[in-house]
Formats: sequence, structure tokens, C-alpha cells
Amino acid sequence: MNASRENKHRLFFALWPDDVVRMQLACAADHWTRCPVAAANLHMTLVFLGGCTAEELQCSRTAAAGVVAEGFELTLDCLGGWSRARVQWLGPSGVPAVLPELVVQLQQVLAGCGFALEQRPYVPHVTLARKVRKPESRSGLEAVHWPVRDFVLVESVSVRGGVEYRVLDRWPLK
Ligand code: 2AM
Repeated sequence: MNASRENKHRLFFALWPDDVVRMQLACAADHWTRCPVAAANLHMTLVFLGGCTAEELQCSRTAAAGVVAEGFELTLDCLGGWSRARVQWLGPSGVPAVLPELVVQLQQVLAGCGFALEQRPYVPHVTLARKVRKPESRSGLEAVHWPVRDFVLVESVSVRGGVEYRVLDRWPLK
């Protein structure tokens, strides 16, 4: 299908915090940044797909349903940043092995839908703020504990004044 840009869905797979974790992430964003990401948009990207056709969306859903992984605990206690992307983020000082394994598994099943495998090494992070001129690094922060029990497929929709993330589907971890 030769879909135009307008009828493509901008998609990504993510870990989606519950209200309790979201509130703690929002507090961290307020504390550490001047212009935080909207609390409702805080998440941890697993795999970014970008613009997808309806067929690719359907294929991604079917592929994700075949992923088998265990739930895990995340402890977010580090501030990090990317100067070029001008992003300030919160991340874990220790990464549970099951998280990168989940990402690799997702990437592999999504390759079956024709998506190119990500070349950048995966860096687990929750973006707290964008357009940050000098992102800082800091460790040993008061930790945000995040029990991860599922993952989601999200559509990014442009709305007046910004972007809104809509959870399209959710799959449990074991
Ligand atoms: P973010 O918005 O959750 O920070 C496309 O580049 C998207 O992939 C970015 O918006 C970012 O999601 C995420 N991303 C970029 N570099 C990444 C990396 N090294 N590891 C994990 N996610 C990354």
C-alpha cells in the first residue's frame, strides 16, 4: 500500500507507568528540569517504529502478541542526557537483563513485519524534558521504583500545542 504521510500512524512500543509511578516520574521531572514533558506523556520507549501503515500496525500487534518475557522491577535513580538531541532523562543505574532481552525479542518479531533493526545501542530512559540546552548527569538520586508487568503499543498524535500519546494495545509480562 502506498500510504501518504497523513494516514500513517506514528507508533512506538513502550513501558507505560501506572498512576503511582507516573506521579513519581512527574515529580522528578518537575524537580530536575525547567520545562518538563507533560506528566501524561512520561514513558519508557522500548522500540520506536515511526510512521506506519494500517497493515504495519496490524502486523506489529500480531507480532507483539507472540512476545514472551517476565515482569521485572526498575529502579530509576540516574539523571542522564543527550546533548545533540537536547534531551534530559531519568534512567536506571542497574538494568535488569530481562529488559534488553525484551527489546531484542520485540525487534526480532518486528523485523518480520519489515521494520529495520535498530542500530543504536538500547539505552533505557524516561525523557523528562526536551530542548534542554545542557543536559546534566547525576547518580544516586532518590529512586523511582517501577514494577513492570506489561508493555504497550502507543500512537503519537499531533494535537494543538503539542503531542498526545494514545495507548492502542497492552500485553502482559509473565
Ligand atoms: P523518547 O522520546 O522516549 O526519548 C526515536 O528516536 C525515539 O527513540 C526517541 O524519541 C527516543 O524516545 C527513542 N530513543 C532514541 N535513542 C534511543 C536509545 N539509544 N535507546 C532507546 N531509545 C532511544
